[in-house]
Amino acid sequence: MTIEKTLSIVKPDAVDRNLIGAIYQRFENADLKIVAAKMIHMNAEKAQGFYAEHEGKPFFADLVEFMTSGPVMVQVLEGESSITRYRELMGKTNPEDAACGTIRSDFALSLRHNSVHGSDSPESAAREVAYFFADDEIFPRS
Ligand code: RTP
Ligand code: MG
Repeated sequence: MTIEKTLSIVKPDAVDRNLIGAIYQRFENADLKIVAAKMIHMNAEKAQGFYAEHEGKPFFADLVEFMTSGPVMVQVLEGESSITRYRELMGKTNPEDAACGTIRSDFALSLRHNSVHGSDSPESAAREVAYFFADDEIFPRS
């Protein structure tokens, strides 16, 4: 058993369309436990720091503009192999490529407005969880 933590964001397009509960239900159905959560509205500096790996790419400015366009829900999901299992649950980045029944296939509007974020590796997960949450804001249940 490898119990992992991963960082999830419900992005502004999904918060705006009142989909927080519908997306949280997907986490619970997949036995991913929400062990930390908060609503925040990122400023440009916070979003740029979060997506630093994409700095210099052509879509970076638009991505930062989108992620600062409204509030998001940020949460830590805990469970068996949660990093890869949550990536599978989200589906591919572009909803047109995402498998049926995935969060992005069912809810995303476009490549940019794709409703959710998930950490892509153990290293990213560790960095991203710490980027938003102090240790005493996380409540492991496993
Ligand atoms: P995320 O980091 O948000 O979980 O998404 P991801 O790993 O599936 O995709 P990534 O390559 O990390 O891209 C981060 C986010 O940038 C937006 N994007 N726009 N060509 C484009 O216009 C483009 N490519 C990516 C998406 O919102 C993507 O989720
Ligand atoms: Mg990514």
